[in-house]
Amino acid sequence: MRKAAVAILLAPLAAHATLLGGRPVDVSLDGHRGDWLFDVTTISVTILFLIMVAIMLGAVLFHREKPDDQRKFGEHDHGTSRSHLLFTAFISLTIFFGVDGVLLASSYNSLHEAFWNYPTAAANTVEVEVMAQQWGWNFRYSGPDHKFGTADDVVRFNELAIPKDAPVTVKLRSKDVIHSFYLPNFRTKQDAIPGYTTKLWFQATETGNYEIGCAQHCGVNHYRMRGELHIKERHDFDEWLTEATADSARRYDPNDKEAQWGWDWES
Ligand SMILES: [Cu+2]
Repeated sequence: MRKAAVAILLAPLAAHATLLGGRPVDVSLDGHRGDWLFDVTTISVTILFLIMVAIMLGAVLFHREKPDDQRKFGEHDHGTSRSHLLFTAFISLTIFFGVDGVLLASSYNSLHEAFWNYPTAAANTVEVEVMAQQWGWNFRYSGPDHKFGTADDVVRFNELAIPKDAPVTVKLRSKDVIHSFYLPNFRTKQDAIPGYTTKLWFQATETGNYEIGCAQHCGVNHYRMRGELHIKERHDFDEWLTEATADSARRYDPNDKEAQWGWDWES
């Protein structure tokens, strides 16, 4: 019985420890902002949980029925006195502003400074159009003419290559249902919606191969909707793009209208 009680008390702590330590590696410029929010939430909730447990244990251990003092056991109030109300308001406001307020302010800050602060069209920015479909990701680069939806576009399926240390701007649409473009190693995601264009941007700080997931349940094969993200040094990326350009040119078929899903890049 005692063991079960201890296990129940410790389970949330174990879960929190896993949350703090078991995340996918962060290879992005701004992913630490999301991690910070998770850490603050996890640590605050853990501290509040421990305080609640201490109060409940105190109530159980120190306010038990005492045979020699029956009256004390029966003492109670409704907590409506002025000092009780002030104390309750103090605790509530402290938690509201100290935890929720900090999370809200820092979320807005991160959105303005990073996630909604799109890079101005710098020379090294990579622009990619993404068409999500059941069940895969179509990627399109503008090709040598820097215009999307033309014959020289570079098109890949489930494979996105980007250079390290350069901003990547992605615009998303969907062919069928709502999908969600998810980059766990960048702590960012964005929905892909039929008939509407959404966008996000990110920047890699490490090279390597990572995963692109779909974070929106989109049908029976949702679990298979998985792309590869290759982060390369700039010269490796340029080499890859040259090969991919030649490859796309070989596969280009002017009569295959289905394959020409690219659209004008509106800024
Ligand atoms: Cu999907």
